[in-house]
Amino acid sequence: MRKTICIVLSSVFAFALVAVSGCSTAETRTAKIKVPTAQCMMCANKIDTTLKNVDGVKEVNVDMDTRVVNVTYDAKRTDTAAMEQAIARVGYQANQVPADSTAYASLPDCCKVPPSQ
Ligand SMILES: [Cu+2]
Repeated sequence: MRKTICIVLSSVFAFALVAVSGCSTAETRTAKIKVPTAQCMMCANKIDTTLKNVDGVKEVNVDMDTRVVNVTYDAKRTDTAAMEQAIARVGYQANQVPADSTAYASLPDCCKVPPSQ
C-alpha cells in the first residue's frame, strides 16, 4: 500500500514538473511566408535581417528560388502576422499583406518588381 502511494505521488510530481517546465520553455514553430515581390539577394538579406530583429524569431531562411521565407520562431513571443507586418514595413509583400508603399518606393530599382511582370 505504501509503495502504491509512493508511485502515485511520484507520478503526480513528475506531471507537475512537466507542466511547470512547459510554461517556461519556448513553443517552437515554423512558418512559410511568401515574398513574391522579392527580386535579388539584397532583398533576401534585408528580409533576413528584418525578421531576425523580430523578438522571438530564431532562424530565417529565404529561398529565392521559390520566394518563400522559412522561419523558426517562438510562438509565445511572436506570430505570423507580426512577421508579415515586419516584412511589409521594409517594402515587401508578405503573404496577403501588401508592402508599405513608402518603403517600397525607396527600394533600389533592382529590388522592385520589373514592369513586365
Ligand atoms: Cu533586391
